[in-house]
Amino acid sequence: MSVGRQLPKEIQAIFDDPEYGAGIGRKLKRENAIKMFVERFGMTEAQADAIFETFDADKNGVMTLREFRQFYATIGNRGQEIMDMFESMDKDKNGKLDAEEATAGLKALKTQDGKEITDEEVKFCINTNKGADGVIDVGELARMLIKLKIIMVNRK
Ligand SMILES: [Ca+2]
Ligand SMILES: [Ca+2]
Repeated sequence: MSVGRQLPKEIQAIFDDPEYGAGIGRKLKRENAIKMFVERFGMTEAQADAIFETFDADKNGVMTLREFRQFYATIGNRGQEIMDMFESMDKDKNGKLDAEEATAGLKALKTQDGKEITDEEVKFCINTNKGADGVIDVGELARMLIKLKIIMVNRK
């Protein structure tokens, strides 16, 4: 899941679509990045907004190609599915998962090959992915879903 990996051509083309105005600097303004996520990745406006927040790593309101690559490496074309999982786990609807919400949510899922996920796996995964703020955002959930083999990201 290296950030340096090349984007598939068609995904690069989405980012570079003149409609979103990335231009030669290859940066998308917040409003245009959100428009792109809605139109090209099938997200709702609220989902696109949360995704932007998560992947605008330096919080400058601009999505660089590097940040977009990180988005694609983490979420790929499973954005909608991951957002739906996130929303169903976020019981108090505050846009973050605390450890309890994440534990309950992950325990209800199975791996791709139908295995149950153990308490230890869930606990370890939450502890290693929750980050400094102690809660889980959409990007962190996506990483956990991949690590626990609940979803496989198709990058083709
Ligand atoms: Ca940024
Ligand atoms: Ca919550």
